[in-house]
Amino acid sequence: MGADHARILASDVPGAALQVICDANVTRARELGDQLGAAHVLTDPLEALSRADVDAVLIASPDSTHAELTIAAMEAGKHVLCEKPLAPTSQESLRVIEAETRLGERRVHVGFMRRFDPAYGAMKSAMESGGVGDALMMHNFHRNVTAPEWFTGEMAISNSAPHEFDICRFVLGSEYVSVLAVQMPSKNAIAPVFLVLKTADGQMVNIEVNNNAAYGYDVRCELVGSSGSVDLNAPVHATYKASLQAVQRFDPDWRPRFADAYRLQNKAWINGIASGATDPRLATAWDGLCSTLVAEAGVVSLQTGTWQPVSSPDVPALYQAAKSNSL
Ligand code: ISE
Repeated sequence: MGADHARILASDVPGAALQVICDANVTRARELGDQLGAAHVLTDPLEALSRADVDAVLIASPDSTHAELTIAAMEAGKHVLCEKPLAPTSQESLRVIEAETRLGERRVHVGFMRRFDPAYGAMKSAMESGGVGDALMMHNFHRNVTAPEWFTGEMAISNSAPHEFDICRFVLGSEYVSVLAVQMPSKNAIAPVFLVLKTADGQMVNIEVNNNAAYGYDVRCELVGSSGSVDLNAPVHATYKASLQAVQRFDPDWRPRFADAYRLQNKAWINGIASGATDPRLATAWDGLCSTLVAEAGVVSLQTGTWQPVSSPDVPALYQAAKSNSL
């Protein structure tokens, strides 16, 4: 994902100059740096993010390092776009929020790029214009081709489902109050996980996370309102016809499916830094905390088989404006 972000910043975002590629694997970093014309290639993230010739840092390292690197970058005076999740635990997310609050200005955004996907955008507009009546529920499918060996049922909730936690909260404009998570019995390393959530406005959200779906990357969503519904369409560029069949292809993973969303998100991030006017769709550290709080409650629910309350702390002043814009 880091390489994809670097490519977007180098080729698709006119206001950005790719200064540094930083990766623990120096060979990989050098290859990418040469390919994209990065000014420097480094292996030490702390050295990279404290450089004077760097204004902004995009973090796409393993989840467990997100909070520490985000705080270090912020304290070095940089703007940050951190891949989701902001942190695997709410405690670490809160540490980021405390550091940002100490700074007194919003410097951190979280890579919930689905907010920039044109199809989810159409869904949100339909809801806000009243075209489907009152929002009642959202049905979601999140299917990956295959999960890495180290992926667990808990990670389906803390690493995959946060996309749905965030986008449904963004579309509905409501906070979650409770969650139930169930894992299907299976001999496979990671079996599908099924989640049901209730919002403070009484809406229901369900999510199937199936990370070993085998056939393709398939994200679906239907928003059901009191007088209509909206289906999310994945971009379809061609239909292949042969042997008495018409076939459409699935993408192998999320990067081609959400290519537009990543590009638009990264452009909005850089343009916001340059102009000082932040795109209200960009997820804040507070949005990151909210999705981690749901994930934590979801993991407890998976372990206990019971509905779990989702805590929703009061929104600090620093995030009030962002909340009213994005929620
Ligand atoms: C991955 O980190 C993503 O962000 C993908 O969008 C998601 O489909 C996948 O399950 C995650 O592991």
